[in-house]
Amino acid sequence: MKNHEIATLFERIADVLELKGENTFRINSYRKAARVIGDLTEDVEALSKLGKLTDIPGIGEGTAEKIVEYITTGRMAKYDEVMKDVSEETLILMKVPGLGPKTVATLHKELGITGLSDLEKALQEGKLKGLFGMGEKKIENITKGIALFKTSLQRISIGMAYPVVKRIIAALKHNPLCKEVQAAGSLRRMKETVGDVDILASGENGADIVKSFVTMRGVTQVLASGDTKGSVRVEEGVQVDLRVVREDEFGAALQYFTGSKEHNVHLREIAKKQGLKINEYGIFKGDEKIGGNREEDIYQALGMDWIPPELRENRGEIEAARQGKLPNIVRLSDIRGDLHNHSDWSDGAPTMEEMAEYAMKMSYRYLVVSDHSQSLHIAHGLNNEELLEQMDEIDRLNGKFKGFTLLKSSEVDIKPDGSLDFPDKLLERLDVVVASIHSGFKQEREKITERIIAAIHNPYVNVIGHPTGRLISRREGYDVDLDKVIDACAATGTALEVNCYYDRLDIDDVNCRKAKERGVKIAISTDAHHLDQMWMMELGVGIACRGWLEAKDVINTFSLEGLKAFCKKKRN
Ligand code: DGT
Ligand code: CA
Ligand code: CA
Ligand code: ZN
Repeated sequence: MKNHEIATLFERIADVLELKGENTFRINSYRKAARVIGDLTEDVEALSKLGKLTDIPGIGEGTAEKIVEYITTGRMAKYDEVMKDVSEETLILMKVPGLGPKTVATLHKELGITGLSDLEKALQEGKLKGLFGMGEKKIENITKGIALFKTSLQRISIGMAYPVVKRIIAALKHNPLCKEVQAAGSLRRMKETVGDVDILASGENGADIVKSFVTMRGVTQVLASGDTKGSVRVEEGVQVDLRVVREDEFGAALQYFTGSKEHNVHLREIAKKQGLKINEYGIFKGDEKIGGNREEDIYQALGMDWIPPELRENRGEIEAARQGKLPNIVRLSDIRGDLHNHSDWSDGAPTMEEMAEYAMKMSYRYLVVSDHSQSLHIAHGLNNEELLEQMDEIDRLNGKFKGFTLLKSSEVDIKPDGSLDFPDKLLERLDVVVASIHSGFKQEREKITERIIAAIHNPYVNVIGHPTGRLISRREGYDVDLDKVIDACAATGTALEVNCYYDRLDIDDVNCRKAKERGVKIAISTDAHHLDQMWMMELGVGIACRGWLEAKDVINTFSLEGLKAFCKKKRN
C-alpha cells in the first residue's frame, strides 16, 4: 500500500509551508489529508483506480488530484516545488520532538541554524538563552528531544516491526525448502523497541532460501546475500537479518540468536561449571553433542526448566528456572476482553456494534467501550447526556448478543486539578472506569503525582490509563512518581494499565513487575481507535510477560463476573 508514503508527503508539505510561515488554512488541509490517508484501512491506490478518492472525508478535489498524480507518475509536483529551497537537514531538524516548524524558523532567522549539528553546537554554547520564546524549560525540552530523536533513529517500536516479521515469515513458509522459520532476537523477547529484526530458518539449501528472502516484496535495499545469511532493509525502514541453519541445529541456533546477550553469557558460565559447552550448533560434553535439535534440549541439559523468551534478560530467570520457580506467564489465549477502546461516539472509527462483532471474532467474552469525556474537545468527548444515551444504546446492543457483553465505561479525563470530568453519580452507573491524563503534561512532579493519586482515591475509578503518558518515538512521559502511584493503587484496589498501542506500551515491563510485587493488578488494553488496532493486545501481553505477570495478575483474564467483582470491591 502507498498510504504511508503519500501521508508522509502531505505531512512534509505541511511542515515546510509552516516553516515558511504560509497560510494556516492551507497548512491544516495538508495535515488533515496526511492524517486521513495515514489512518485509512483501505488501499488508497485501489480507491484511486475506482475514482473514489473524494468519497474519503477530508479529501477534496485538489488533494485527490495530487494523489492520482503520485500514483500514476511516482512524483508530486507540489511536493517537488515546496522542497526546492529547503535542505534535507532542515527537514530532519523538524522531526526532533519539541521542535516545530515555528521554532525551526526562529532558530534559522536568529542564529542561522540549518541542521542538527548547528543546533547541538548552539546549545552547548548557550546561545539559545534569551531568544524569543526560549525559556529554560523549552531549552531543556529541546535537549531531551534531541536525545530521544537520536535513539529513535537506531531503534523502532516493536509494534512497527511486528507486522513486518509476520509478513516475512509467512512468505518464507511458502518456500518448500524452508523447514522451520521463527523470529529470534529482541523481537522474540518482545522488547518494547528493536534495533534490528533477526529471523532464523532451517533447511538444506540455504542459498535458495536466502534468495527468496532478499527478493521478497517490501525489500528496499539488499545489504548482504550469501549461502547462510541475508540482510535487507524493508520499506518500514528497519533492517532484517536472516540466518539459515541445518535442521538438527535449529534449537541451539534459536536459543543463541534469541539472546539476550546477558542471558546467554550467564548460561554459558553455568554450562562451563558443569563441564559443558553451548554455542549456536548445540550443547557439547567434550566433542560429543548431547543436544540442540530443540531449544528445550539446552535448558534441560543444564538442569533447568525451559525459559520463555520474554524472560531472558538475566533478571533472575535463570535462578528461578533452576529452582523450578518460573512464573506461569500470562498468554494471549488467557485474555477474555479488552478494557480500553474508542467508538465513533468519540474519536474512534468503528461503531459499537462493529467493535462487538470484531471482539467476538477474537473470541473475547466482553469488550469495554471507553470513549473520551467532555473536556477532551479535540477527541469529541461525550457530555453527561451523551454518556447516558450511549449507555442506553449499549443495553440495546447487549440484548442481541449471546455469551458476549459490551461493558459501559468512560476514559474519563483527570483534569489538571485532579478532579474527574464526570460526577460520581454518573460514574457509579458504569461497569468499569478508566481515568487518564490528556492535558497539563508539564506540571511539576509533586503536582502531577498528587493529581493521579486523587483520581485513584475516587471509588469508581478502576484503571489508570497510559499511566506515564510517554510516547516511544516522540515524547517522554510526564514527571510522575510511579512508586507513589503504585502504592496508592495497592491501597485502594485500583489497576494500572499496560496500554498496548505500539507507540505507548505504557506502563513498561519493569514497572509491571514492580506493580505485581506490591500486589497491584494490571489491565492490558489496546486503546484501539480502529478495529485493526485491536491485534496490539499481543504487544501488551508481551510487555506483561516481560514483567513476569501471570494470568491472575491481569484483570482482563478474569471471567465477566470476576471482572465485575474486582470493580465492585473498590466501591464497597
Ligand atoms: P536489538 O537488535 O538491539 O534489539 O537486540 P538483539 O537482542 O536482537 O541483538 P542482536 O540483533 O545484536 O543479536 C541477536 C541475538 O544474537 C542476541 O540477542 C544474542 C545473540 N548474539 C549476538 N551477538 C552476540 C554475542 O556477541 N555474544 C552472545 N552471547 N550472543 C550474541
Ligand atoms: Ca535484533
Ligand atoms: Ca541482528
Ligand atoms: Zn485513551
